[in-house]
Amino acid sequence: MKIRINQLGYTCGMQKIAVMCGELSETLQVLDEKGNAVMELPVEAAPVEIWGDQVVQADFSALTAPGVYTLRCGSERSHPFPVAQEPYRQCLTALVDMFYYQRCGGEVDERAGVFTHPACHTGLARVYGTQEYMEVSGGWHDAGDFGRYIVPAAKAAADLLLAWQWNPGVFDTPGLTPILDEVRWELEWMLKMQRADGAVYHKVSCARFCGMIMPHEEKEELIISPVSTTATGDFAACMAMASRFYEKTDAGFAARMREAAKRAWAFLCGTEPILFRNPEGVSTGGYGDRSDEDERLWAHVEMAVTFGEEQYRAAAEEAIRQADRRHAPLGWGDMRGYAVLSGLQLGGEAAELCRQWVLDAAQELLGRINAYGITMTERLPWGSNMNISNDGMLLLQAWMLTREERYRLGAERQLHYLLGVNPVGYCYVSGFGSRPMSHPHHRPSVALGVCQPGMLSGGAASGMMDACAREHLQGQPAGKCFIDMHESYSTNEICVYWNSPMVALLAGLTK
Ligand code: 9MR
Ligand code: 9MR
Ligand code: ZN
Repeated sequence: MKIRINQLGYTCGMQKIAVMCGELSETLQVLDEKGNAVMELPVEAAPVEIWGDQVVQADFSALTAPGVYTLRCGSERSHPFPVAQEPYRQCLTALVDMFYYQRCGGEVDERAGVFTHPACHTGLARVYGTQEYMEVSGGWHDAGDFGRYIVPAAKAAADLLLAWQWNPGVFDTPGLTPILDEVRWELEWMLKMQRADGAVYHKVSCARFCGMIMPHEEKEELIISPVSTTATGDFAACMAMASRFYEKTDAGFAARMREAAKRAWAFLCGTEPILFRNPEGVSTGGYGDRSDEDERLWAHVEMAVTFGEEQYRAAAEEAIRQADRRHAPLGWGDMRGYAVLSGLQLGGEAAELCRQWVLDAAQELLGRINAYGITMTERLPWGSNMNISNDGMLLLQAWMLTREERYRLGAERQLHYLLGVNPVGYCYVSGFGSRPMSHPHHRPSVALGVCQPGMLSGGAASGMMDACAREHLQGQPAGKCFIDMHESYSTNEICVYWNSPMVALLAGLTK
């Protein structure tokens, strides 16, 4: 199958571009379910070299009638795919359900099918280096491991809140956990991770990663790692932001978050950077960072938007002016993008700077789009599918600001890549498409021998950062550095903060 399409299909009006290589001819045929050619289109002539292949793109946007089709060109064929009104609805539901399956500290009931399990990680956790114990149950397991880390938690929560902000209606699906309830599960846990002086502990996990077992089977001691200013800044920002979303439905909860945000912000402003490194004896996810400037920036902006008070506004305006405004990343390491998106609500000169910032960053992304529709070619980082979803979010925001089609088309291409228009020919979401990723580095899936649906794989990573990747992928071009084996945690793990930007992207595109 060397004709790559979105395996979940397309809406009737969407632009449709297949990326093809192999033994092709000059015309592309669209076959209906019976195999009859219903359309014939010329194929763009000049091939482009990318990731070891000569590829051509074929635009078959003229196909708008609902149905199930296959593309044929020379001796190559695509997977069958639908053209429909709402081809992504079930996928979005599954991507959101994933957060429920990742819940820690509460029973995960029969809604999770075979992934049902009793409450896990309910014991008290010990503060590193002390004999002090704290109750910090709750939240979501980060990924294929069972750690709970503040920095990526803030990203995941912020993405889901943005998804709801962009398209609340899409989450009204019957049977779906209301998304604000799901996010609250995480926020309530985050609140427990704050120290009396306002600082926020970086993470809670066992000392080491456990084997491939179910979460309730991990019984080692839970350790709360030291505070950091990256965690504290993200916490202040996330709490201030989230409080706006719960104000109408639960004023008490919103007030608790506002108070926590104020205390975290005060701590942050009174202290030099405290950058996190795993303390001796702890080897779970580090989420270390070289700088806390972007977390501070995000905190200032959210505080200013939520409270509007002069001290917060002044800090936000100054930080925006000082910031490097060439990119607007939405990663856990660099949170500048979240500051920009919320900064749009500040009004005045600050909002204008943020608007320009979004548009410049989006323009820069469009300039880098390659034949497969994504902005990274030479090197793909660990979790590249997160960067791709993030790019989609930013392009969507640019589209929402301007309604210029090119931004929306750019955002759509990020989605198409994730769902099949990629050089490995996988749908990167488990349980969906003709060839879904099916063997993620995810402890419950490995323990049960069944893959939970609705999880976005980290995807191609060119750094050869685990033994399985080194064994199977050495020498491959960047886009092909992916292997659907659970041993390859650097290419095929799953994460809450990889699902979350995809939820936001799909929600925004479904508008
Ligand atoms: O399972 C762990 C995964 O969640 C992490 O992303 C990854 C990188 O920190 O580490 C995995 O754990 C592996 C450990 O680092 C080395 N020994 C094998 C572990 C599981 O396969
Ligand atoms: O997503 C993280 C990636 O950006 C880093 O390069 C990598 C190595 O530090 O760690 C990833 O995060 C893992 C975390 O450390 C533990 N839980 C699973 C995460 C995804 O692999
Ligand atoms: Zn747990």
